[in-house]
Amino acid sequence: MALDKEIFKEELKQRLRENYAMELEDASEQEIFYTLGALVKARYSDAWRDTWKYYVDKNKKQVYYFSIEFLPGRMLKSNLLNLGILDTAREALTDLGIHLDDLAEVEKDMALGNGGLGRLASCFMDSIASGGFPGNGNGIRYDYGLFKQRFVDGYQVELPDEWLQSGNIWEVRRESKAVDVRVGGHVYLAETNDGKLKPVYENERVLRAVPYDTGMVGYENNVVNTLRLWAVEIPDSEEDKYQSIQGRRELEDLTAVLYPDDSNEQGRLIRLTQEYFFVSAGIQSIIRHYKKWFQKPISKLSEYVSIHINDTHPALCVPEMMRILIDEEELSWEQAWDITVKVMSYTNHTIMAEALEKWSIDLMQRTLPRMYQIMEEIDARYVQTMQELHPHDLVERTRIIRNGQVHMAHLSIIGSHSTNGVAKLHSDLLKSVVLHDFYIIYPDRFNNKTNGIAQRRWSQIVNEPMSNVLDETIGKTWRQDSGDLKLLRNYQSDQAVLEKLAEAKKINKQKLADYILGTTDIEVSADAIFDVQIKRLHAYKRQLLNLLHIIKLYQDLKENPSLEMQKRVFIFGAKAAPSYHYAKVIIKCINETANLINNDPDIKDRIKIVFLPNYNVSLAEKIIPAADVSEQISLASKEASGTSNMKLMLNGAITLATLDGANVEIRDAVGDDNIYIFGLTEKEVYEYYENQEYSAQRLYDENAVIRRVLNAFIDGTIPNIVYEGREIFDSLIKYNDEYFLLRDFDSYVEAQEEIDKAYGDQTFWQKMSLINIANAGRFSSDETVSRYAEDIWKIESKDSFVTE
Ligand code: 26Y
Repeated sequence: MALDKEIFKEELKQRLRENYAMELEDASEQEIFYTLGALVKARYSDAWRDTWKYYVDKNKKQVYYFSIEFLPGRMLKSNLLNLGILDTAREALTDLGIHLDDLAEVEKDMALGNGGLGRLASCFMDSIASGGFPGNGNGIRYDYGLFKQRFVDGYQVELPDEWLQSGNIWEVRRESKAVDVRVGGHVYLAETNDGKLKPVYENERVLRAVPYDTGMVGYENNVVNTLRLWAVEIPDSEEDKYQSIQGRRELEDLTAVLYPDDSNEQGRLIRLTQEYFFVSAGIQSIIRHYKKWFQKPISKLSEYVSIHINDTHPALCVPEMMRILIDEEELSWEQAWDITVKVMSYTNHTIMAEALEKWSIDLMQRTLPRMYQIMEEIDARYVQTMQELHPHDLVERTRIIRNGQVHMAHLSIIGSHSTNGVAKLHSDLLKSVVLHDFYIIYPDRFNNKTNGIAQRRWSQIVNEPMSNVLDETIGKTWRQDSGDLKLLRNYQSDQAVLEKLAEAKKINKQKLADYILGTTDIEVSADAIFDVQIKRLHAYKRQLLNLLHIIKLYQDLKENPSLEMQKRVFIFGAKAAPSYHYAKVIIKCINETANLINNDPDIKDRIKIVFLPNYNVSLAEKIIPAADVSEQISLASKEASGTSNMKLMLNGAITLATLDGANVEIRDAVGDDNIYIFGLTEKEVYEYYENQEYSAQRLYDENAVIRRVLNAFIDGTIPNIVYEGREIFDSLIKYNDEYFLLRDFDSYVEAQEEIDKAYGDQTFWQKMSLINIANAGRFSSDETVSRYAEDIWKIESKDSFVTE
């Protein structure tokens, strides 16, 4: 339904009067934002109900994407875009003297995730709806999202993210759909009158799970799916049990905060309870919905329901489904297991050992006694079946419960029919190394699904100047189907197009430069190379390697002020887990180096370092369109995929990368001439592990450049890092440089020098940039979810349908 501009304006004014008893002239941006949000929500509410009804009426198989993190960021513009009313709404607001972009800034980021995994889940939600697939998200409604990051004296300080303070315009509380979740206490099996064994619960706590639903609006197709997030409450029946304020607090805190650890498993009780809470609530509501609306026997569940386990955090889906099918639906173990394995599928997002979830038997038994009983049984049956087919040690290594711990990845693989990695290289490593034992047992379960990004958000919404150039050059079909970006390839030698793209980039850079000045007081020139590394701070991602190179440049310039070199602004965005000491030390060192270099009159604006605080989705939206260089420099084999690499490429940045994660596929897409590859390959990294020959000390002794750079950390060159500098130095020399920074240093420097040269030839650079944009289409999450839908979930797209 097209939007009539005049009607829209009247409606906005009318709603403002109704809700705030105010005229537009007197309303604040905040009030206008909330009014506009309500108006947008009202526009898709019919389609939301119709979509739901269509799935039910047609008995459509649906996928439920279980993820402990979702990271949608702001939703106003993407909802307007997907409803096909972004331009008209913008014009209407302009008529009223209001800038849509200013209004959009009012919206708090929905930051219910740490990084890549959570953002991927949200890109998938967009693409599932846009592809017309019956699919829903299931997660937790945290009262506080990921902490807000500030820098004080160069140190990271964490502040609470009170995103719900002024209310959340997009969600709908559905109290009538609440379910109870039981935790703690004791469970034993007792015989019922008809001779069956049934679990009896004693002294358990009952938690009330209340769902908050958010519409996931598809792109111009009248499909609106549901993201269901659960919040904890105290059930009426339990009121008298929770008379102490302390007791209430403890319970209400369950969904208060998102754990801010990215890939660093800590095994804490509340986290385990969180995991069970949203898993149990989600599965109960799926079964209830199935029974009420589908009216099919429970034995047919796998024909109508698919459940996706996003990393191991929702792995309890397996025993919880078993519990419901056996304890409540009274199926036999064999029947229940058959259904469960058919319903479940699992994605692995990491090969880092410290991210693989394990829980002690003791904690599991105390917290979730019935879950533990079921997992014990799954484990016992697994061993019994497999020991007839495989060697004893293989079965022992792969079982779920071993050495006093419950292994959630093992549970996820054994309890599902599909295990996938998130980039070709990553999926290959799962098969050959990390999960090799399981690959021997279940070769058919393993597959690859290379990640993708919500291309419309990461181009149309964040980069209007570039989008306009694309429209003028290749028409508008790319807006719907990003595969059509390849039409741009025909213009790689068209000087006029190259220049227009360069102008668009310049506009974005100037805008970011203004933002940088506003937030950090650092003045940067839009003529400089904007060299960007944005991602969580983690040793394996090697932000420190980036810093080593910057220090080298600084030392070169001090020694030889007439050195020829392009001006560069090094831009960082990264949060460190609050308990990740080493990552915080790196932040401090980057900030102190920035202070030193940015204020050195010898350097002027030849190098600038900008560490923008509080990296999140909406900050990414400001940085990415302005980037010239995309730093993807993790140690080969460590980054499962990466997704900022895809977003930066789409916006015309040139990738500087190791052959890690999806970088390999980016290289395949653009060709060796349009990307800068350096460093050890994954094979070479594994060779080092095997022959244990690596000596960082030797590199330090033999390489004068490395020595000079590292000495800067301990000889006072960089001020205010007496302890931190020593720690960095020791991590590299005394503890032998776990992530081979020094081994990759020379080839990184060389690649950086090539980039410097290439940027000097603007036409050459612009052509590379165009080729990157033109080949980014294949990294669309539309494509990725289609592959999941076809190969794993077995769900069908509902062709675009019109409700009127
Ligand atoms: C167990 C717990 C502490 C934990 C919490 C968060 C474990 C892992 C994570 C998050 C992992 C994550 O974000 N992984 C990233 O997933 C992206 C999407 O697949 C990948 O692109 C990226 O390479 C990977 O690091």
